[in-house]
Amino acid sequence: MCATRSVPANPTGKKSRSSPSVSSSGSTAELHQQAGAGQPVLTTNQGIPVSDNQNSLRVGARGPTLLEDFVLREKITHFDHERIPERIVHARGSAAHGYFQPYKSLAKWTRAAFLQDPKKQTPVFVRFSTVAGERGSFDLARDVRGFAVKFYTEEGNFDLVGNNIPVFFIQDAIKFPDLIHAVKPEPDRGFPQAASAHDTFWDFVSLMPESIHMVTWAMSDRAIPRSYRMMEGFGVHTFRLVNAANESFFVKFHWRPTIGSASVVWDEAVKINGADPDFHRRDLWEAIDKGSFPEYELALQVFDQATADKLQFDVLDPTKIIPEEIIPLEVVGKLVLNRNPDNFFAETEQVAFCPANIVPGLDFSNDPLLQGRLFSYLDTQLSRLGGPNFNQIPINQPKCPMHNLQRDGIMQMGVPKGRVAYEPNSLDPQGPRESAGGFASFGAKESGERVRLRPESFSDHYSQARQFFNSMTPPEQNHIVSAYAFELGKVESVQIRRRVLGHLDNISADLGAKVADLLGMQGQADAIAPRVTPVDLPPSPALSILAKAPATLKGRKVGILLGEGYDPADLAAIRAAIVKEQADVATIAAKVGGVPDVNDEVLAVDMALKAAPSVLFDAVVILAGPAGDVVLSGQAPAVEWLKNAFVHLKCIALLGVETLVTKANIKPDAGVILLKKSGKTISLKDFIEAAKKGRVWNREDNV
Ligand code: HDE
Repeated sequence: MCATRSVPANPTGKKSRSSPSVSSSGSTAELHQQAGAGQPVLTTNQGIPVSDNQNSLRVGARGPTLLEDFVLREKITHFDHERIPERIVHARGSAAHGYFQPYKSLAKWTRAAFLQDPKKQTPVFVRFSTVAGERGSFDLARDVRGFAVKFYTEEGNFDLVGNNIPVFFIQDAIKFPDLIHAVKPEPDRGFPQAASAHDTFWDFVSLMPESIHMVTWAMSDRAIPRSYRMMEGFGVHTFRLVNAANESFFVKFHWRPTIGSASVVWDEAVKINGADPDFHRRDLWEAIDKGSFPEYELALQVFDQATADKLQFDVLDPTKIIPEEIIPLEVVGKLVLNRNPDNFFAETEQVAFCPANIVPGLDFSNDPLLQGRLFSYLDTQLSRLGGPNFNQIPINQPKCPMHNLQRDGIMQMGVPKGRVAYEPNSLDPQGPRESAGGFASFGAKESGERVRLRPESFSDHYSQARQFFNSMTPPEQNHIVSAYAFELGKVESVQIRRRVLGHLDNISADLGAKVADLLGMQGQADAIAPRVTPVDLPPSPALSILAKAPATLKGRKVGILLGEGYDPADLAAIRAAIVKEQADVATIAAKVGGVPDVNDEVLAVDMALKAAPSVLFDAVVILAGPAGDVVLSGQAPAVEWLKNAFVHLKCIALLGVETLVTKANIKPDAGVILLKKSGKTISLKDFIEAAKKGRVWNREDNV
């Protein structure tokens, strides 16, 4: 049998060398230039040029492979070790580079150098994540989202490692492993993935009344965001700011997306997870790629000890908010994400956030959850990133000078010079020394017995959950009811369901009754005696996403389905109107190659109908001629496309598609716009106005 060498297509057109042909005069430099114009020679990790990257070394073409083949062994060995352990929580994430810029000097509150000058931009790396799912899980799980920001300040890295929900499930770090074990796939069966809808989660939270406030947020639309670009972020804990005069203030951190917050509806979330499991990752990547940079404003709630003492809830309790109506938010700066990572693994996967990374002018509070976090992150990173030198990985390195006397350790990349690796020393007068301006902890006075005790001031578990529920608009309340019913509907144990219903009754009789009704469990709630009788707090409209949603199409995506005989002039006009609103357009047709337009011309579209269900868009348009209308109405994916857009409460603009509308059973309402043409002009005002309002919420009762 004749031996053939498989050589890949060479884009340079030059014939690949089949064996190294080092000329007698051949220097390494020459060798490294032989691959082709502008192409470097492929080498091993030792820099040895590789002559054949297609075939391993064998004795004869069909003979045994030789152990001697170091090219094969090195390549496979490296591959075998390509994965590092995923994060125990927040394993699935997406990240971007950008900058933070304050609007004004915050010197009155903090001496943090990056917050002094409105002209100063501080580089940041931001990672968004889901919490429960594994690294390869889908984006639209019902879950809390991580919102972690690494500020590379000139005084070192400050990590604001927050979430998109301002409270947390537990009050003490010692409960975190229990919480996470309860929500993760059950240990015997290994399911469900990325889902809280199972017995162990609800068992745990039903026995931990402190969690019910956060659980109610997690059942709200906040847990199924439309995009990482359209969600708020929160530092959750109370932190401290310390100014140059060593005065300390408490602070809560908030991030506000400038294009407003938005969520999907649950049925969409379920369908998006099938249609595009990377929906959020893709959305963030594409937005930045197109130059539509995500932006968030930083807002602070700053208050002193006297104010903290007067508040109804303990500011050290991470299961509580301070309503904006009580301490207003002061907007102090802007975060802009303007660059995608160059390499997902090197940056997004290897980045290590840590709440203990803090700079002079900032400090911690005694929140017992925060205190536990100060330990956990570095500890987990030691094993996840393989040792104590992970701060040398480029994404984790500070961008300011860094000098100390720490040495050695696995994966030490630096080559520290000199004989001195200790301090004080007299042998290296140029070596690093401590400085008076360095980080100094605020000298808060502490005293007391050593106890394992939860403060009484942490024990009202229901009042703020009630306030949250009562602050929602009717559609948002309905979604919370449905989410509770869905999740509890998946819980097998009746006693767990009864316990949760008992908590819901304590939040709101209305919420408890509606969920019980949907479960067919009226009158079966356990009676749960609250430790502190809940009170009716005034509603906080700021807690509702819908109540403060801006009328905008900015950053949204409109899908335009084209049927045979559509008029390209209409398409151009609609596209222009949408683009003017700073939204994106995707054209769709049964075939990605396109459909004939009214002039019988066929232009390729962006997506094929089967690959572009309407769940991927914020608003939809259908354009077709009479023949196209008939064809589309005979195609199940097209009927489904329109039907789903309607059921998901989207704004729909239609031109020339009467048969399809009848087939999809669409009832006209304020969000169904029948586009009108007079001559060549098409009126788009109504559509744009309706689409800017977002979803047609009053359609929900009818679908
Ligand atoms: Fe985390 N958390 N957490 N967490 N957390 C981690 O650190 C932990 C908590 C948050 O994109 C881990 O490097 C404990 C609250 C985000 O890389 C780990 C407690 C908030 C991220 C860890 C909490 C967060 C993490 C896993 C209770 C919002 C992802 C991998 C005391 C304020 C950061 C890692 C990224 C990641 C521990 C509670 C946010 C295990 C012990 C509250 C956004 O160290």
